Amino acid sequence: MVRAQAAGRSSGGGGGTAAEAAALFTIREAGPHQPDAGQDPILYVHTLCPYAERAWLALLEKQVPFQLVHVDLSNKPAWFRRVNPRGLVPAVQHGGQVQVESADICRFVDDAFPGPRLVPDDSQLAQEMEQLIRGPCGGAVSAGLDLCAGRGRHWGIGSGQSARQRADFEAQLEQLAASLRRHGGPFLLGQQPTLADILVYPFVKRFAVAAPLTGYNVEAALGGAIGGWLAAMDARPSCRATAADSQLLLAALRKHRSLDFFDYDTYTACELHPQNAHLLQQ
Ligand SMILES: N[C@@H](CCC(=O)N[C@@H](CS)C(=O)NCC(=O)O)C(=O)O
Repeated sequence: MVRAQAAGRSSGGGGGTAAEAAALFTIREAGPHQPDAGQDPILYVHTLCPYAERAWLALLEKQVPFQLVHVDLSNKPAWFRRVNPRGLVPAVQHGGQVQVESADICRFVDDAFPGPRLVPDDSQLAQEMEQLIRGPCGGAVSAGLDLCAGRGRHWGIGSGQSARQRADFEAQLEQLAASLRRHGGPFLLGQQPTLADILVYPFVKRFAVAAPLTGYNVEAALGGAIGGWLAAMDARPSCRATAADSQLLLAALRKHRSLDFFDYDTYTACELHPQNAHLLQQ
């Protein structure tokens, strides 16, 4: 079985060190019984899932202590349908409520907890952020998914990607790069990461990892503008605490040609994130 590398412990920008970020949460595998809701917030994830990583990052950026429950999506416990009737991760349980859909969870987390705001206080910046989310952030996710797996999954990884797909993806990245230039980086809207960075990062990271399969080097594209942003995000304690091993992601992509399906039977939370093994609650 492939093992993930231990994540570094050095500090990045914001939110303390990676160790401090990792100390904010405990991990456990979903068992036969639903976790006690009194111990919320509880975030249900699969630790390879990019949508789940969005919610995980939002909680870490807010510096909220929480429980992380890794759900084996190939063998979901019956109670998980009570948490999310659609059976999807992520889901977050807090204060008697359950929130689903990764983007909605991030907004819920931002409103429900004190801590650094993920939506800028400045109304103009907040508006720009919403435009980024609706525009190139969403656009980069869907164009990148097309590039990795092909529209409607008709293409296989490494075969049939058209120049058009690469151009579509690059056009979205160019808009993100323009925002970086406009605000002077290192994040999409300047010095602090916002919801826009959090929503798009888990995907762009995976598209970068997929370079051996897609032939598109995200890090080198556009004069390294996106690579610089990825490096700034990678250095954040939140991103260091959630980072899945690149080789595992690549292996999953090779096998399933998809970013929202994984070899669920094979991976457990701690194989993916052994740096957090000591946090696993039995
Ligand atoms: N639109 C959802 C997508 C979530 C999603 O597709 N999650 C996948 C894992 S990456 C899942 O739970 N799949 C389980 C299944 O399809 O049964 C969101 O943004 O939260």
